[in-house]
Amino acid sequence: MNEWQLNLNEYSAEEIALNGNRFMLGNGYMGVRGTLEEHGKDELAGVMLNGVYDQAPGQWREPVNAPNPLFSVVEGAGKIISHEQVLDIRFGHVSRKTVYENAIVEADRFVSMADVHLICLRYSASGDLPIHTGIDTDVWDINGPHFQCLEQNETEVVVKTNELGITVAVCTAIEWLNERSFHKFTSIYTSLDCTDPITAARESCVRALAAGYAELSEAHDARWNEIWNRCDVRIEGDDDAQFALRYSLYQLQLAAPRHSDRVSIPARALSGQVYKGAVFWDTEMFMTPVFTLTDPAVARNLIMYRYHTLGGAREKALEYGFRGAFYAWEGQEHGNDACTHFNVTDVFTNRPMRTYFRDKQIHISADIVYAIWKYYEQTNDFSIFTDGAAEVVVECARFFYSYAFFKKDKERFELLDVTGPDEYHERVNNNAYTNRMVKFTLDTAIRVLDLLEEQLPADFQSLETRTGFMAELNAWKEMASNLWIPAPDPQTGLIEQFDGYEKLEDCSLKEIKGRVLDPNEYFGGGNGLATTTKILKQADVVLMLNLFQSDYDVETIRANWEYYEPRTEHGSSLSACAYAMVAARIGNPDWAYDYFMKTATVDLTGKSKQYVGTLYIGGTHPAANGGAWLSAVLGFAGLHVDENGIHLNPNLPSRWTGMSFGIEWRGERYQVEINGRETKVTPGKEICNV
Ligand code: IFM
Repeated sequence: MNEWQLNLNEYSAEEIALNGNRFMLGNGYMGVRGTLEEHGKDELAGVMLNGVYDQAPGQWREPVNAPNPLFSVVEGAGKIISHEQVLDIRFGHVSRKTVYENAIVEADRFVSMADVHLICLRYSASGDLPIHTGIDTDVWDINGPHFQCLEQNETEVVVKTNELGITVAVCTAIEWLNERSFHKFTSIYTSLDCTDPITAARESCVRALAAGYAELSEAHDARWNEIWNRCDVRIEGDDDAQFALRYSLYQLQLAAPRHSDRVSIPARALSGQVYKGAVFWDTEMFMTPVFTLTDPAVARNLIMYRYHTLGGAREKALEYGFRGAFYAWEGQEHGNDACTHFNVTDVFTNRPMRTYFRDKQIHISADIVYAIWKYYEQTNDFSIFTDGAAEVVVECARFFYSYAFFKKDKERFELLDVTGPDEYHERVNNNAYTNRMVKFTLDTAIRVLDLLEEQLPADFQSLETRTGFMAELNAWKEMASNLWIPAPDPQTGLIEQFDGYEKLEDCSLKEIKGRVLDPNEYFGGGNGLATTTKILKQADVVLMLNLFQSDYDVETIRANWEYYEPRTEHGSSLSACAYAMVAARIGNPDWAYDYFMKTATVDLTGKSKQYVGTLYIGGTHPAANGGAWLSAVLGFAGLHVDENGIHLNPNLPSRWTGMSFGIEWRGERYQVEINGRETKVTPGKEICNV
């Protein structure tokens, strides 16, 4: 077995949806599900276009699944006798060989990293049964239909989306190698890319045909080589962990927008329409940090997406009676919040359930500021502030000041009626994570404005003209110094997740699971099983401790890890990596290992939650994918990077004999090697010679 390959040796009708996720291809512009060429809407075939959304009347807005240009089938092939499918994560190719009763089909495909509009397919079939290939317009949708066909023939389809009238042109060119095999080149352009997407797609096909499959494949492979040179992590002594981590990085890279700063990475990447193709805090807290340290240009695009959607965040703040920027819990193209007030359906009554993700997870605005500051601190790219990030930071600080409550008797600011990362406990007061992140936001706003005034007074002045922050700066400073941050209990060291958490029923996870009446029932919301107990959905205090490790001693961090760990359901794929990172940091890498493997294998095993209430949430998990890198590099290698430099404090799992990886810090690349007791950091252009 090649160490860079995922192999499937049999065809399983039950695992078609899962394998569609496992064998994904993509390039940030589009994601192509790993279904077979003959598959269609019933098998969830998908060509998802990043940032192209549509809303069918009365339904949720979601990304558009484009007409499928890969559709190819041998008529009368019969039943499948054997099937082999291989995903090469080194170069982003999927190949398959399927023996049918009456034909053998072989194919190879890639979604070009060198030209994001291109999909290339090589297809061949034995025997003499007719081969049909075309563009399938009858696509899988969760809340569709999303388009009307304007033009359609065997090689070209032009559609217009129903809500926004976006034109999507899917053009193909076929090169027959002989009667039984062909190369098919597809180019997809939309009217968001250019004014004449049809001509652009046609011309791109002509160029692809002239270049040929081998040359296009070479260019694509070369781009993957560059990507791996930046992000690869080598693990010695543990092949399973090695593959799982590389596979996670592969999945994350498929969705990374290199071509545009107008799109980001949705919570299910480009694997489908789940979660409305929306962008959550997942991006800033679990993905951007990976790119900031490996490929800062991608991190910059992700941050700029938030600047471009600031208008939506300002509108949302106003909608709730606040000022500043309250970012969408589920962001789409203009920063409009796709999250509804009734995001979960009660499995018992089949009625929509009022949830407060949209209204109360105010930490989203702080998460964005966190990612911005870390980007600046680690890259030294001050232009991010003048290109828009300073305005984002200012507006987020303003939002929190307008949200906060000054409690006179205690002479402190508090944040009341919020929901922290643990969504099972909604509308709580003083969630430790939220309060600490809000303080970080205010401190950052003050720091950024100081730097701007000192370094670029004209930009400082122009930001003041646009936003009028000066009148509020002193108030933000006062709030930053007097904001209540839930403190460790002097006896136990425990930090209460929110006011009153300690008084909740302390039952075990096993007990709560014993109370379940329906396998898909939601643990949160008004009547959820977890709401009256201490059981939390995902890392909350532990995530806060991970981000602000230097504020606490190791004993406090350990006490909280040990307390919250048995009470955490890990009902979200974002949770495991926080527990992994903190366990490694407190000197328990073997506790961390299981959490690392959980996060790193989520898309390999497919063992994640598939339903919340009646809502299907399957797909890939880019936050967990990013979390795998974070667990390995920030956790096991103990990497800490700030304005003073690169610090390492390795704590490898016992089965790892070494690890090495590359990072970029302030425009320079460094290679880190950890072997036994020796840790070496070497400046160098080639990070990992994969
Ligand atoms: O953002 C997360 C949230 O924290 C938990 N539910 C799923 C969302 C998308 O991944």
